[in-house]
Amino acid sequence: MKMMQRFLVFLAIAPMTILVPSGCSKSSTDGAPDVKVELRMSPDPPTVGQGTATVTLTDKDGGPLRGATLKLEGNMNHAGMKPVFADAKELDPGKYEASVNLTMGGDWFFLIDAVLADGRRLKRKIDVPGVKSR
Ligand SMILES: [Cu+2]
Repeated sequence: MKMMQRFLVFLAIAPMTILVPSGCSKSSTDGAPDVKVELRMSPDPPTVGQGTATVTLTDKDGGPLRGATLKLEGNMNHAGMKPVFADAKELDPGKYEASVNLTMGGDWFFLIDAVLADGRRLKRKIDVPGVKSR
């Protein structure tokens, strides 16, 4: 009888153990969800070749977020492409500009990775669909 009880306890606990998240700390977590991020491409509409990506960071009150360190990673929605990387520089308060080379026409997305002046880590994904081929 004691064996049977143990078995039942095991049955009750086992599914819970399986459901516990695997504890994988996803590095894609956005540490600053209140920050508004805008991405504008130039030329507009974006075209294959060298262009400029302008990222605007604003706080929840609409004020510019200065002093962030910002990186961009451009990817396409299909496998087998090399991502393009770029560092952005703050040209105007809260406005960060990076040179990007769009190597192919089609649907792109940009991963924005910024360390804010207050130390928070911001991560966003922004779609840039329909890059035109020359
Ligand atoms: Cu591609």
